[in-house]
Amino acid sequence: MATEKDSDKTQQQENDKTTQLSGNTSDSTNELMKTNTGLPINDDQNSLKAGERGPSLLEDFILREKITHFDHERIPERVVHARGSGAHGVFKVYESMASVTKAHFLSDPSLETPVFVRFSTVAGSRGSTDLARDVRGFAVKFYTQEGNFDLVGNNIPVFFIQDAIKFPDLVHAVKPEPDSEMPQAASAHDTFWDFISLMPESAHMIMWVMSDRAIPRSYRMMEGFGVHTFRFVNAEGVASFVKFHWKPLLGVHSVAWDEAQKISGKDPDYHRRDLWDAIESGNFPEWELGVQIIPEEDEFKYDFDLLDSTKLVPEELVPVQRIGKLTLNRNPDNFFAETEQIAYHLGHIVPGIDFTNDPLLQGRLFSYTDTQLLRLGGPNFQEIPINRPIVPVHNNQRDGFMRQTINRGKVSYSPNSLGDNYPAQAKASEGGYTTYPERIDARKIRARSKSFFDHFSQAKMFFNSQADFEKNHIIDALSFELGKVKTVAIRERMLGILSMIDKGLASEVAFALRIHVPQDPELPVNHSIPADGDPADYDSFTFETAITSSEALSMANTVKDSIKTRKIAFLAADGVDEKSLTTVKDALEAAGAVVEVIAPRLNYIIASNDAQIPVQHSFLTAASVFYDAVYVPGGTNSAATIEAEADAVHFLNEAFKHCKAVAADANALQVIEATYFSRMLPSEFSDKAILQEGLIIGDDPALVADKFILAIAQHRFWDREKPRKIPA
Ligand code: HDE
Repeated sequence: MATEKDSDKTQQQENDKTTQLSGNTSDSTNELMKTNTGLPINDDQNSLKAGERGPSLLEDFILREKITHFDHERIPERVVHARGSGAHGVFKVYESMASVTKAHFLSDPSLETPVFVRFSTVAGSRGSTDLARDVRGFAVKFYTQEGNFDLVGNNIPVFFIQDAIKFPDLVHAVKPEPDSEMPQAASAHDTFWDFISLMPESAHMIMWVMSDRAIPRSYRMMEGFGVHTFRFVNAEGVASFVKFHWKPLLGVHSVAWDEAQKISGKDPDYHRRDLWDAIESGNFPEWELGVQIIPEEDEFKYDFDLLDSTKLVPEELVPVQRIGKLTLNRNPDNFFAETEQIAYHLGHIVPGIDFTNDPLLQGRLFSYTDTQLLRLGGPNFQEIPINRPIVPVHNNQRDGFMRQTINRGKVSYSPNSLGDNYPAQAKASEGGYTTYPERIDARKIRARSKSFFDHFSQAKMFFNSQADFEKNHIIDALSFELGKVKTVAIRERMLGILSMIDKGLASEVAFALRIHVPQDPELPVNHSIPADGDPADYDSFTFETAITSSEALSMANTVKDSIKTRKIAFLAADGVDEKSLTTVKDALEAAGAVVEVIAPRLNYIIASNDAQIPVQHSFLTAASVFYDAVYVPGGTNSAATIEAEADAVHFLNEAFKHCKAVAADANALQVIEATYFSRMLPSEFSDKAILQEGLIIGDDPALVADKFILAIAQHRFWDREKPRKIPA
């Protein structure tokens, strides 16, 4: 018998998901222009007037419809994560994970699950720069056969706070200050550090945010983390704890802080453009999904609490198993319809995955639907194409603003006899979601478990795990941020917190700020206590931890085996030696890099053998901060022009300052000699030498190319940074 719901007419049933996820197909270029009621428009250039030079008429329904729509074209931006970029893709599991989870999309290696991923910064407005020092959102919607599963994570595995009730305070503190609405997309101001200096539970996260993780080279080169501990449940009902990870196949890489600030001015869309261009050119970004699985019985095995989102599970304790691959392979058709309107929610879950009692996670379960109601204007946001599941939806929800579904018949309640009691509830064997029956036997209480009170061990572990250059970057970042803080007492209090993490770190920052590290940090360190709480009970303390340093936490240990999609600048002018240019260009491109020729003027240059070589940018539109490395090909006239071009010399100095690989044909040595860093060339330098540390000069272009490729794969030569500061 045809059920009530089977006869519901929804767009969902009319369009299959492939068409739906490819965007709105109604925008055909061969159609006539029409009003929203379907009336063909004869004149879209002139409003209706009383006479050629007369007043406009209110009667002009075409003008009114157009302008009214325009007036309503903005929706509230996300209160956090407003600035974002998205892409479509697919996910495939490598091998069935059925032993730990009954989630269908994780059990069948032949299944390709469509996904939409949105990356974001947290603090800035929708139009703010991509390169702000900030956490990055990494939100993935899996359109599975069992409904949508959203993994709404970040590029940092821990969070600032332990309990959702502090989230509005955190966000108010980091957002622009309310009187002046400054600064935009930046945490370097008094209110943020005031709050942080009073909230030692943020110490671990602060170490991450002050590290280079907060200024990624690309969304494609970031890790992702589910942050909270979730639960897997298998078909037998056996549960385990799980932490989710995304591991980028291109490795984890960042830019220098000076570079981030310059990119913010020259191309605030840097990450968005990078993602878009990579997908357009077929260089599909890829991540492996990793899981750390912890048996239920190990819940209390560790010296941190699995429910505390300010802690991670060191990979030395529980290794990350890589269980599948995410590939982003299609750009959105329409930014607003897809990237802006996508609505993620931690509560979008499928059988086989469940929550834990992490108090941060629990608060998020409320927040996301609530925010979509405001942002997307009502309860029917799940009917927006990008949010629709690929399976038809049947339930008794009706009406509301912007309802798309045309439900048929009289029955919109359950139980019912008039509709044969459909839509029917699904048995667990039919995929019905059942919550893991965790035993809870407790008093209602506003309290925090003492197992959450160690705020410094993992902050120390993170700092200890960093390479020297990474430690320097953290010190520099803290010195910068606290240097922007105007209230000296906040700086001092923050130094107290830093001294609990690492005395050396605190004294280095104190040196830069020229203030003293407080001998005894102000007590109680933790000011986040209830009105009737005894401060003595709320002091944070440090456990003896099993793991004091972890390899996975340092970006120095990331994969460095490829130059795929790396952007390399060639600085050249008329008279360039074609062989010197094309030998290196061909080798780099064969290894997957993208080469762009930059010259004093656009369009093309003429090589010494009269060959015409295309030019992608002039020095006006290019800057070294957009490239991963730079090469100066040979050719007497070309080298003379480049040497005399101040922008080109600046380009090289800046690339060197940002620790990038720099290469030159020995016949262009005069260009290198015009740079600031030429004084660092060894005295016994001969023009046939191939130098180390990412500076490569030689007269055999093939050999230069080989060494250059190895150097670019290293990403950066950070050790060059401190002893060799470059004024650029
Ligand atoms: Fe979010 N967060 N969040 N968050 N969050 C939002 O939802 C919130 C937290 C994260 O690309 C909002 O749709 C609360 C942790 C991402 O559309 C809002 C708490 C993590 C995105 C919200 C947190 C995240 C959001 C704003 C503390 C990492 C962007 C717009 C309990 C695991 C998703 C929206 C996208 C967005 C609330 C903490 C990640 C207001 C209350 C921890 C990636 O609902």
